[in-house]
Amino acid sequence: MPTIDDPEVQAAGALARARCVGVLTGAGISAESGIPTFRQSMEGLWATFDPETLATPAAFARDPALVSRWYDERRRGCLAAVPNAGHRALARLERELDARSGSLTILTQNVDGLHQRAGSQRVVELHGSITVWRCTRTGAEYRDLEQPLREYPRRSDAGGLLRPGVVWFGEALPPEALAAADRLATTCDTFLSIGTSAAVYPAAGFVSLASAHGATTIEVNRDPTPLSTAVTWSIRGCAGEVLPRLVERAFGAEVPSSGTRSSHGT
Ligand code: BJW
Repeated sequence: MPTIDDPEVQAAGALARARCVGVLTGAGISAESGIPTFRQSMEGLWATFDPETLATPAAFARDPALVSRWYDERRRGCLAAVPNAGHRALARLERELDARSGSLTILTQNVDGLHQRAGSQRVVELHGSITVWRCTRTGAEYRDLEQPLREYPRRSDAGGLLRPGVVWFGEALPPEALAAADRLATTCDTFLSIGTSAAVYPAAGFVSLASAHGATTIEVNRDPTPLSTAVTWSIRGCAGEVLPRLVERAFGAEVPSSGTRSSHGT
């Protein structure tokens, strides 16, 4: 039986009172959709590669075929995946806050598009998207590329190399995404960090920025992170289990309505 000082009870109370909620998500929220987290080693051919060394402009310049193949395999995994209970709980939380003249915005480090497919409307992609590739010569975007790519590296119509539309180490985040994140962290009353190791900046810094501006901060993670002792409430568990419980505790069981999106992730 949960007690009053249980972090889940406290976090649900904060969500029930919240008016402006910011959420930072990382790879952990998509783990239950079958997408490997960034720092979890991949299987087969990729087991011997360190993701941190592949996610760089230098790696692409050195071996564009290898890096393109890695991203294409991951792109196809993301397209085949479906949102899980954690993504759907955040989409519901946004609807509940909207209905009370509040708001919720997700800042995601994920490149998989699963929040949008779960029905979340306000999503800021801090690290880009793995499904949108662009020509390194002309900047032209390619959104519906064949699966798998017909060649590695794939060339554009202009003959330039296509690269995934993600943000690599050493590259700047999209300026409009950074500005939106900054605005949110400095104005929200409640800020959640979900399924991120909080190892990569500037994203990891938004939690302390929100805290410095007076927000209640809540972490949901399967494992401890550098944020666990700094946030107001730290909840240890899987996002797909904890988030539905939190939202139900804050707002009750969801009443299905004809306007409610499918809860099965399609
Ligand atoms: C679960 C779970 C379940 C599992 N439920 N939980 C300040 C200090 C030090 C360094 C820097 C600094 N500022 C900038 C830097 C440098 C660098 C950086 O941060 N380096 C660090 C490694 C130290 N940052 C950058 O280079 C950034 N650019 C920049 O700052 O530019 C400045 C600039 C300005 C002007 C001009 C030019 C430059 C860019 C960072 C880009 C990061 N990109 C990547 C790759 C994206 C594409 C791809 O996917 O391949 O983004 S790296 C990778 O890490 C990816 C992720 O989005 C990101 C974060 O990872 P995440 O999501 O936290 O995943 P994991 O795997 O680490 O953690 C998963 C967590 O989930 C774990 O905790 C599990 O326990 C948990 N979990 N199952 C709940 N079911």
